[in-house]
Amino acid sequence: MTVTRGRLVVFEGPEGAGKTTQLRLVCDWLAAHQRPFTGVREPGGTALGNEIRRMLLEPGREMNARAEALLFIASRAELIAEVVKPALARGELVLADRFFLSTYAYQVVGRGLPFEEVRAANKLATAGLVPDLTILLTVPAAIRDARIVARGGADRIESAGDAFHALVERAFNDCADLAWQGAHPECGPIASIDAGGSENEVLDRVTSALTAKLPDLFPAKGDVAHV
Ligand code: T5A
Repeated sequence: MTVTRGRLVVFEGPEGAGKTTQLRLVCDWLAAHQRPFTGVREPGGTALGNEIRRMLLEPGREMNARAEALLFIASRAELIAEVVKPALARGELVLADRFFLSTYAYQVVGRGLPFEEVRAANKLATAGLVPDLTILLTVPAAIRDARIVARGGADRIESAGDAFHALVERAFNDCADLAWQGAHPECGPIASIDAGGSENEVLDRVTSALTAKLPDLFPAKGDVAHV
């Protein structure tokens, strides 16, 4: 008997791009259409991961960049072993709010850590698991800043300063390039989406990308019910 492995779809981008909002809207649609899925977020999603999340995001906590990277990766290791791999083994679709691309953008490019060493640590954590698709939400910093101000509150990483966040933004922009993706097979295929406009305008672009890349899971308008 052939067992079909589930699929891992990741939502990525800088703070305020709208990842959590879009992921929630896609989950709402899946739930309304009785399609099994598991939604997770990083860091967190397990008892250990939630403790690590608190440490990582607590404003004012001092932390070495290497310790920071390893904590994000430790949270990922726990999430994958406890939640993601079992869900994929059940054949489910797993939707993740951030994954290794964030570690690349924030810790490798933003903090300046050596890529090969971080990639090796991530491989240990993920046992080589690669996303089937990453939805990368991009929107100009001014729009993201306005959304973050409207949302309120700033965690330790959000408070890291303009120079750090400019590096992170550039790293995410570089990922949209096919040559970059070819050189980073651990990240899997990436669909870059313009996240400007209303939630529903962005959702239309997100669902078009999901339909184009994963048509068996997200049928086109007119086939079955569309998002
Ligand atoms: N991190 C994470 C690392 O440094 N390394 C890693 O390896 C990993 C995994 C996590 C932090 O950890 C860092 C990155 C992060 O700094 P988090 O709180 O889990 O922190 O995640 P954030 O990305 O910071 O969450 P944000 O809320 O800032 O960003 P989202 O999820 O992109 O944005 P969202 O959807 O919550 O929307 C933000 C606000 O904008 C509004 C929403 O209602 C909300 O108020 N909004 C819109 N407004 C107008 N038009 C739209 N289209 C909108 N979409 C959303």
